[in-house]
Amino acid sequence: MSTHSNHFKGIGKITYEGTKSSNPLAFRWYDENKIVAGKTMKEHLRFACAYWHSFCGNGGDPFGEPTHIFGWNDIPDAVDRAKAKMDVAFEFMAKLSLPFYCFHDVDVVDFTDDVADNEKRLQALTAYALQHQKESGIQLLWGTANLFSHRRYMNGAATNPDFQALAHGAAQVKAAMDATIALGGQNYVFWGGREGYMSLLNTNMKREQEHLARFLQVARDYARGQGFKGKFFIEPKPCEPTKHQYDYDCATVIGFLRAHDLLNDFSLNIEVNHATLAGHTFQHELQVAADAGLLGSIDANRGDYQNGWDTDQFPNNINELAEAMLIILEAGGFGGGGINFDAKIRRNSTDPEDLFHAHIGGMDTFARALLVADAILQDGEYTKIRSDRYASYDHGDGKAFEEGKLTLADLRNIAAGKGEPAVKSGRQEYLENLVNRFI
Ligand code: XLS
Ligand code: NI
Ligand code: NI
Repeated sequence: MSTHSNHFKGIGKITYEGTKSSNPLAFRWYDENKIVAGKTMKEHLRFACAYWHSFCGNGGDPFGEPTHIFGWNDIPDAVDRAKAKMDVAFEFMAKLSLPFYCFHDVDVVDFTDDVADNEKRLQALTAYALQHQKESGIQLLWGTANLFSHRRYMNGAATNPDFQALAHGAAQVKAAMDATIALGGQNYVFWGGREGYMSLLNTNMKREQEHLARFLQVARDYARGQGFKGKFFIEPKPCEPTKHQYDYDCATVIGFLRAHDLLNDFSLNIEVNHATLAGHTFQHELQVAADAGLLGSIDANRGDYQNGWDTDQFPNNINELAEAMLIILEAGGFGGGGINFDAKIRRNSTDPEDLFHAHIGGMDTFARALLVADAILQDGEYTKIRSDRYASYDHGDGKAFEEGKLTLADLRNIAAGKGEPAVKSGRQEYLENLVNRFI
């Protein structure tokens, strides 16, 4: 099989060289076999490459033509073109030791308007991907269907007012699930890109959300019927491309899953830049998911503090990621997912090696954040300060309250009998400095 590609000429396997290294094509922090808190870094972080940004995005923006020119795009036959692209993708992932990848159906192979033909194309590429997976050991973290690019989805897919558009969405999900299952994919993602509205004036919100729930139920039932054992993830985002997206944020999605009896099969895939668009920090979204036992996976990227859209830049903020890794470690890690780099290099990053710099930076920052978070937890002062804040609920009246043993009148009597509470500092700055001390 001629799967071997040499697109990234002159770049070999990226290895761990340690913090003394100034080699830009080496890891300084990510040492995949290093044991941290009982697991290797590789097992903790479960890095994945996002097929769409790295091998489909071409640098084009609303103001300008593509700047990333991929040779395979000139191959006339869709399946051959897709195979050539896949060869390069696996060359890249192997050189970076990325253990996982993620894709949408249309990232893998171009689709037409013919449902049966699309299924055939995807099957051909599924067989090809399986060979690549066997040769490289790289695995599929999750698959998904793109239900937002085609014009038939301009009013949504599962929430489209036209049933025929919904049916097309279902056909795509069925084929994408078949591919995911055939490839041993560990999870399946739903990002509701256009599942929302542009104007409430033409929208029956209640009916659309019920359709979305029914759609998710039949999709789950199909995959389970085919023997899929993995998790289904919902990826919240508040808006863009719709004005309002129904999967607004983690709290909204959790309420939706509960209302429609989907909590047993679905959990959350949290994206950094979606959290910030929703007016939250990434850490907030992680904590909401973790507290509900629904922290499944993350889409790693970052926004731009001055821009109000999903800029999908590669992560590089050690403070933010250290705080995020604290929550992830305390939650016991990901529920079946990992860290998918849903991020793209900039339009003017046009050297083949820019894709390496981007991923190396992201992987190193997460690895470093993991070490920092682990050291903070080992040290223990951080968790102690937080639990001490709630000490008044550990015994006596506070404990009785938590156990539901006190009435409102009892609480009144305690207030009147024991007087004003003491003034106690929340010690925010102390804690911020504590985190920095470990960086
Ligand atoms: C877009 C989303 C998308 C999903 C997969 O904003 O992040 O890339 O992760 O459909
Ligand atoms: Ni995403
Ligand atoms: Ni996104």
